[in-house]
Amino acid sequence: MENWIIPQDWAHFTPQDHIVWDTLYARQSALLPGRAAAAFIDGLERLELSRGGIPEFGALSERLHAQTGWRVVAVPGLVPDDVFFRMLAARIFPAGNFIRRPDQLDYLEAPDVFHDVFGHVPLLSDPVFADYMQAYGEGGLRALELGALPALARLYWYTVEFGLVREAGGLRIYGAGIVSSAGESRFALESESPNRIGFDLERLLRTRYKIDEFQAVYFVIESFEQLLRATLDTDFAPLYARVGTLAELAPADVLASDRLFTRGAQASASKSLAE
Ligand code: HBI
Ligand code: FE
Repeated sequence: MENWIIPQDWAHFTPQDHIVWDTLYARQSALLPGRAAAAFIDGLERLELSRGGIPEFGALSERLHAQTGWRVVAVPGLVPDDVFFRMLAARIFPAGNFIRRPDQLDYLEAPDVFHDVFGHVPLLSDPVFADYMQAYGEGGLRALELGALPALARLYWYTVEFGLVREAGGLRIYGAGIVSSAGESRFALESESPNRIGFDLERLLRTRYKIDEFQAVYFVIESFEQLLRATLDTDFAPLYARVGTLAELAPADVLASDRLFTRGAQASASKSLAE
C-alpha cells in the first residue's frame, strides 16, 4: 500500500486553496455545535484543526498519533478497496491531496482534503471510534476474501459516512459525509423526509444507499461502543450468507421490525414489509 501514498507537499496548496478550507471550516464550525456528536467537536479541538488553512499532515499526524496511534497520509484520490482496507487496518487514514474549487463548495464527487480531514479525522482521535475504524479495515480484508464487499461497504456508508448517534440532548451527527456538508448537516437532523432508524447490523447490510443526494435513511447508534461491539462480536460470514437470502431494501423502505426514531415523509407506506 506504500506506493499509493504520495508526499502532501503542503507548499503546493495556493492561497485560494487555504481560503476554500477556511470558508468551509467557518461554515461548518458555525453549524455543528449542538448538531455534531460531542466526540467530533472534542476532536476538532484536540487536533487543533481550527488553526486556519489546510492542515500539514506531518504535524497533524504527530498530534493524532499521540492520541490513538492513527496517522494521516496523502493519496491522489480513491485507492483500490484492498489498499484502503489495509491502510485502515494499519491505522493509516488516506486523505485526498486536493481541495475543491470555490464554485464547488456545496458538492463534489470525489472526497477532497476537506471531506477527508475535517470529516473523518477528528473522530480518529476518539479511542473507541479509532478502534472501530481499524476493525472495519480488518473486516474489509475479510469481506474481500468472501466476495462480500458490497454488503460491508453499506456498513461504512451508514456509519462512518452518514451515521447519527443518540446523545443526552438528542440525535447528533458523526458521519463524515454529513459533518462536511452544510446542507446535509441540517437535513440529517431537521428534515421530515428521511427515515431515522435504530442501528441493526443485519437490517443495515440489506439496505441500498444513494451516492449523489441526501440520504433517505439514517441509522442511529447509541454509542461508538455499540458500533465497535457489533463489529468485533459478529461472525460476518454467516451474516453475509443470511443477508444474501433476504430481499434487499430500498433506502426509503420501512420494516415492521424497525426501531423508528422518525418515520420519514418519503417512507413509502406500502413498503412496510414484514420480515
Ligand atoms: N479510497 N482514498 C480513499 N478514500 C475512501 O474513502 C475510499 C477509498 N477507496 C475505497 C472506499 N473508500 C470505499 O469503497 C470503501 O467502502 C471501501
Ligand atoms: Fe469519506
